[in-house]
This record gives sequence, structure tokens and C-alpha cells, in this order.
Amino acid sequence: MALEVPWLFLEGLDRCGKTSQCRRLVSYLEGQGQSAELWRFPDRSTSVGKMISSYLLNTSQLDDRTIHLLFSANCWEKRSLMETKLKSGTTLIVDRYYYSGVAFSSAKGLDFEWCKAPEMGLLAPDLVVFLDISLEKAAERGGYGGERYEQLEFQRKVAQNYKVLHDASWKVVDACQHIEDVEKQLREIVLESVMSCQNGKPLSNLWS
Ligand code: FDM
Repeated sequence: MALEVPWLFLEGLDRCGKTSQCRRLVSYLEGQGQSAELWRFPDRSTSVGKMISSYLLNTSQLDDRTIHLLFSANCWEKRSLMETKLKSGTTLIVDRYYYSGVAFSSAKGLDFEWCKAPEMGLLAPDLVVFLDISLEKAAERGGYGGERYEQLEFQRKVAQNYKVLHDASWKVVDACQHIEDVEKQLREIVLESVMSCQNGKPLSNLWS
């Protein structure tokens, strides 16, 4: 089945501005007459998502592998809806997806390949955009501390893991720029992606 809309996800450290930029991108696409939706992982509205949320808020404790598998299950429980939306022509702008799973879980010392395994078969996006911000700049923005992973040393390990995961297909945007400049660059990237999907592109699975 041909896919005529691009979908992409934004990755980055906490406080890199992903969520605001995802919102802006969806409004922009809607303004262009494109059906678009903002998705976010973890999706805290499901029962799995509620367990994740309580772990992130430090109100429950879970083994490192268990929480990794819950993040993965959270992606899996949305997979068929994701496929339906894409096939019906809705562009999805996704705030974090499986790369976060690998980057954050392996920052606790879990093996990369082990972390990737449960994500095999999830839908692969047309594009991954990485919002690149220095640790210091990110920490300056809102201050860490609210949730479990918002600690400078932990984020430093996550940043190193993103470097390992990074491949040539990723688009990297400097998130230290002014918010409007980041937005402009993201729009250009999305328009480029729309052009490259114009003749339809099949949906593919991850790590295949
Ligand atoms: N996170 C997010 C993970 O550890 N694994 C995952 O698979 C995903 C999707 O959850 F610190 C982490 C990353 C972040 C935390 O994310 C909550 P938001 O974007 O702050 O809600």
C-alpha cells in the first residue's frame, strides 16, 4: 500500500524544545491544508502509559528492563492506529519514539542490542529529526528535577547514546538557535520530505 504522506519524529534531550516545535509543525501543516496530528511517547493516557508516568514521577519503582519493555509496549499498543492514520493520509509528527527508548535505557547500562530487540517491527518513519542542544543550555532552560531522568549526569550519557544511534539519514537541527529559526528549518525539512514522498512510499518496519 502506497503512503503519500511523510511522517517524522523529533528526538533530543529533555528541554531541547521538541514539544513546542512539534506543536508548531502540526499547526503549520494544518494551515497548508494537510491533515496532521501530534503524537507523543510515552503516551501517558493508556494503562501502560500510566505505569510509565508513575515510574517517571518517582511514585513507583521498576526494574530497568521492565520499564524498557513498558516503553516498548506503549509504542506497540499504538502501532495499528498509527498505520491506519498514515494510510488514511494523516501526517504524524511524533514527539519521541523508539530512539528515546534505546538512548535512555542504555544510559542505565543496558545493552544496545537488547534494547533494540523489542522494537523490531514497529513502523519506521520517513524522517528522524534530532534537535541538538548542549547539556548546559538544556539545563539552563527550565531546570531539571521534576522527573526521574532530568539529571545532568544522566542526560550526559543519553547524549552520548544518541551519538551512537545517529545515522546519516537523520536531520540535525541546532536547537540553541532562536525558536523561530528552529521552526523555519523544520518547515523546510518537512517540505523536502513531502516532495520526496510525492510518488508514494511504502510503510516499512523498524530495524529490518
Ligand atoms: N523515555 C521516553 C524513555 O526513557 N524511553 C522511551 O521509550 C521514551 C519514549 O521518558 F525523559 C523518557 C525520555 C524522557 C521521559 O518524556 C519522558 P517526555 O518527552 O518528557 O514526556
